[in-house]
Amino acid sequence: MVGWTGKFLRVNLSKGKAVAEAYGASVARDFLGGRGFAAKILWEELGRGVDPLSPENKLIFAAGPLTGFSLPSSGKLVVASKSPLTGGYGDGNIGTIAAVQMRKADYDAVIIEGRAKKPLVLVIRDENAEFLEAKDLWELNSFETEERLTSIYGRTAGILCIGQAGENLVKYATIVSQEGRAGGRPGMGAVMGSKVLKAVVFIGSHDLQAAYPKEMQELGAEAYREVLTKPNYSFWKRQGTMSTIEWSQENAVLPSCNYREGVFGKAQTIGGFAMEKIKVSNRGCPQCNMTCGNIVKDSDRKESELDYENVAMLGSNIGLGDLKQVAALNRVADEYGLDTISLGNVLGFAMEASEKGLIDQNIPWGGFKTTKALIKDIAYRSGPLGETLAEGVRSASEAVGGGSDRWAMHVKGLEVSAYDCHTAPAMALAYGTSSIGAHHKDAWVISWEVKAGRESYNARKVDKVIELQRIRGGVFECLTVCRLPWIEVGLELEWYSRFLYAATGLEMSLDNLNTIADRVFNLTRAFWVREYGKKWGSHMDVPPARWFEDPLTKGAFEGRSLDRDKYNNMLQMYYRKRGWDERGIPRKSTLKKLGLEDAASQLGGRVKLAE
Ligand code: PTT
Ligand code: SF4
Repeated sequence: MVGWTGKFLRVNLSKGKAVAEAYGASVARDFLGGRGFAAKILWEELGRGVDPLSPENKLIFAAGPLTGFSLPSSGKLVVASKSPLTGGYGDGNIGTIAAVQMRKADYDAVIIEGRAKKPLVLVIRDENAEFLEAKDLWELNSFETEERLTSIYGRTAGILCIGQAGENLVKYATIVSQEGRAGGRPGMGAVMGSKVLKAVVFIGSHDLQAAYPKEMQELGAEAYREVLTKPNYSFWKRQGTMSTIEWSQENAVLPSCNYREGVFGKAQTIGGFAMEKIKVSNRGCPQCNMTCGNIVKDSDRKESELDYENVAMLGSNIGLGDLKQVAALNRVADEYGLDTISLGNVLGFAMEASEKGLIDQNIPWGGFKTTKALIKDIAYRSGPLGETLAEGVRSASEAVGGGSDRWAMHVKGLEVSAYDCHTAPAMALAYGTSSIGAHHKDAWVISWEVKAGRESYNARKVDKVIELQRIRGGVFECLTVCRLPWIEVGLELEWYSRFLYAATGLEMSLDNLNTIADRVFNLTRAFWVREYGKKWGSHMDVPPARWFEDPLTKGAFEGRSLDRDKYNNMLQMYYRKRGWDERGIPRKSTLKKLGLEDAASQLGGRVKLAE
């Protein structure tokens, strides 16, 4: 096996033991890496019903066969686990030197099991693993933690850590790296906190082996040059994902005041051009020559990294139109290690609940000081409201009552990303069927949908969602490289098959890669169904009621909302094309065709499987 290291490291924190394990070539060929490895390991090794915050849950760091090679934007790592927020499969993708160093330490994945007795830092240096007491680091924020560890291990060490939110088991705590790169939206930081693991440091000394080293080097260099020639490159470097604020406003999909509206009166003051005025530098992931992290000075005079999602969720969605203040909220979210998408969602929910008199506290829309204080309460689980909101919006709506489940903006417990779907049925379907809950990563279909026509519910839209789920959620998550060179500056997909060939010697067409993507997608779905059993049904794939029942009151699409019957028809069409039954459960024949016989037999014991 070349290109892959062929090894996983299994770390048991309860026993203080780490053992390297070889895995077979067929695993590499059938699952590729990243999300593919994570889904396979979690499927095979977790029993149904494991408490996500117990020692029995496992935290996986997984790279792919391209991760770490000298080619565009290859410094990415999948962090995965059973999610404490959703109870289903959960993962995220974080840009970090840890991805590169883990591969250089000679591992494609690390499986963390058990629970440490005392706060711990795990240091993985090639074949050695050290379990070091982290008493002095516990209760530090993510920036402070990283700074301390960098002063010991140097700037080239790969560090993953949690802030106070992870320690306090906030259900949407993330894992943080490189001063604000954050990954694992569905609570991977809380899982790390439950293992009393403050940080992991990777230091590797091996060179990555490619099947065709010379070709790999030349191809990588050529691809880096190609990125620089793309017409959108210089604008991308100026604004990164931030130009999406203006785009979303123009197209009335910018979430505003807990997704009541798709336009925001102060969009211009938080958009890409406003950001450029206060930008001080660019930051990014390793191996990238189109770095997109916009660093600005916030209202607390600290540095904060702005991306579209952060600004939409902590800006327009909570009615805040001062970009420096938005940046300050984003900075504290990074410090505590809270996912900004879920956080902005939960805050918007609390503001609406306050407005409607469902909670006692006064939390005004756009109130900077109140919001900042509330974020601290959430990170520390202080007071009844902090405690309630730390559980995520699904649970908060159950606690608050008063019909708030209608405007608790989540799918399967994961809070919706920053695209309003009152007039975007395909994007609603993408949220509905994503493998981790309402995240845009698997199928960001909205830019295509806006051009293709907002009003229609049809087979073309279903096909497009599936196509994107295969490429984005499958190919990129399994190769484990950043998808932005492809989606944002236009590095053609063919490059990735060529990279894979040079790295591994395997010739894989896009069709082959799509089959792997389908295998992994069906396995994550099987994971969900195994957990939810008879409670599973097509209602699990339906977006929040607000988009069907509360029409927009502003903007070009005033009066519009989603049509429930048409959405459900489109969902059934999606199931048929996926080879699933009317409940959204894979058919036995679909699982078998993808080589998932074990999933077929395990699921068969849980729910009746259609042939
Ligand atoms: C991702 C999600 C996103 S998606 C954003 S902004 W985006 C938010 N960023 C957060 C943040 O920052 N701090 C914080 N405390 N919470 C945050 N939550 C949100 O997390 C991210 C980039 C971006 S920026 C995107 S689109 C792309 N995502 C990729 C992906 O998912 N896969 C892949 N193969 N390539 C990708 N490239 C891009 O990476 P999650 P990152 Mg991310 C400050 O983590 O869980 O996947 O959620 O990790 O290193 O910050 O890169 O407009
Ligand atoms: Fe990271 Fe942005 Fe580069 Fe992707 S394009 S690797 S998210 S810096």
